[in-house]
This record gives sequence, structure tokens and C-alpha cells, in this order.
Amino acid sequence: MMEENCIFCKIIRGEIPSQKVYEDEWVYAFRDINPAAPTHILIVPKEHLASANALEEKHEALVGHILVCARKIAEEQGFAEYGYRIVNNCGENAGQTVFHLHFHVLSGAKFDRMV
Ligand code: DGP
Repeated sequence: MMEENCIFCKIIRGEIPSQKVYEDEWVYAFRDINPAAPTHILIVPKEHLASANALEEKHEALVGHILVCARKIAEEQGFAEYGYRIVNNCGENAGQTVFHLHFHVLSGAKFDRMV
């Protein structure tokens, strides 16, 4: 299911332009408009899920697929060996601003420890 007014649903539908880096049946990946690192890619499921709080058991394969996509993108884009950070912000207090589930893939910088 898609949401009419969701920014990321519009990007997936091609109604808002984006710099695509990967696409398959389940996911769409594109460059973040406001990068927080030299490489900053967003991986989003094509199904509209507002956040990690919307995940159910039926989404287990999808979430696993997203992580495998992150690894494939890192290899294709040449930063797998350098290293990368995968981040999901769930909810406003965690910094989520777009309420369509997404995973940030960040690379090209040496990140401070977060946790
Ligand atoms: P978060 O704060 O975790 O919800 O991350 C949302 C990210 O989405 C933020 O880093 C900026 C990015 N973003 C928001 N609108 C657009 C857009 O229209 N195009 C692209 N490429 N990225 C966007």
C-alpha cells in the first residue's frame, strides 16, 4: 500500500525526483537530500510503513532483505571495505522526520561511537 501524501511514496512513484542507487521488487534506495556523511543513502520499502513501530512478524523477510540490500549497495558503490553505518530513527524523539520506514546507510567518514 502507498500513501498519497507521503514524500517517500512520491519518490518511489517517480513524482519527486531522486538519485536512485538501487531498486528491486521490495525496496527503493536513493541519495539523501541532506547528507550527513560523504555517502548517505536511504533504503526504503516500497510498502508504506510509518516507522519501525509498524513492523510485524510478516515483515521479517522484508527487514532482512533491506539489510542484505545495504551490503549489496555498499559493494556496488565501493564502500563495503571502508565500512558503513546503518541507522533507523523510530519516532520523533529518535530524530525521525519522514514517517515512511527508512534505513540510512552512511559512509566516507569516521563516525563517533553512538552506542
Ligand atoms: P529521518 O530524519 O530519519 O526521518 O530521515 C529522513 C531523511 O530524509 C533526512 O535525512 C532527509 C531525507 N529527505 C527528506 N526529504 C527528502 C527528499 O525529498 N529527497 C531526498 N532525497 N531525501 C529527503
